[in-house]
Amino acid sequence: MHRFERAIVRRPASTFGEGLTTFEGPAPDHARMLEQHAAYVAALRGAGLTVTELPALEAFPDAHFVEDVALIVPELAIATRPGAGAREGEVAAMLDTLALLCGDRPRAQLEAPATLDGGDVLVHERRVLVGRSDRSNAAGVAALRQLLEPRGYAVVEVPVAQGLHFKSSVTALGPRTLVAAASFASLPELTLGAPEPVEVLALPEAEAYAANTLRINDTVLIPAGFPTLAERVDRWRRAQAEPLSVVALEMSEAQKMDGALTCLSLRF
Ligand code: CIR
Repeated sequence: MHRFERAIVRRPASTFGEGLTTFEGPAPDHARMLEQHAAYVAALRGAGLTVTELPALEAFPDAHFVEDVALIVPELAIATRPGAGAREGEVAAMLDTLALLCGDRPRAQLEAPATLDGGDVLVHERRVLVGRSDRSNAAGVAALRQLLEPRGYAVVEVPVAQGLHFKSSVTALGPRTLVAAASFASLPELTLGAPEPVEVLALPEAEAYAANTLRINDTVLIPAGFPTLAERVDRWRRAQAEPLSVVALEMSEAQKMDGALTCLSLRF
């Protein structure tokens, strides 16, 4: 599994509750969001990453979901073009940081008519699974294919019929294991072209949110409060050759804004 060294995060703005969401329920709480974000950043550091924390952007309530505006792989750093017009301006605020932190990687920037949110992109070894969602269009997938295939990645397009992003419903625990919400678990694209067998751990629909897990080096971050996920991940962890830690994080406030663990950072 690729080892990460750094992460970029952004402090949630006081306006974060004005961001885009489909969630219906209690209003998000800024103080609690800051606490949960701080615990998340501590977990990234605990997993061995050097974390760069960017200041809040009050004019962009979704800007702390930094994963959507860039994709960084060892060979390239790509600034995306988010599919929601309200989020397009977040990209400009990330460009200097990418230039500063991405070393001598070449950099690319997606252009219209392409739209692509990083939340739709799951890099799994040398396969890149890309969700075609309401946010990421065919031109976005094509642009990503054009950038990544010459660099030795196989880009696989996956339909996103449910949820905001592909990674809202499917993430990787390891090179041979994905975790997926039930409605995604049997999609043939999840294992298409994988050089070795990939097992897909399916979560019941009631735990669909918990399919967004985050593996960082020898640590797996999972959202707290999802017993089926916790039990499956624990069983998987005990079957691994190397010792792994599992850290459960409270994610209630990000969840109210349709966000999850991966959305809150860029890892590279
Ligand atoms: C949005 O709708 O764009 C934000 N409220 C949530 C973005 C979550 N990002 C992600 O899943 N990668």
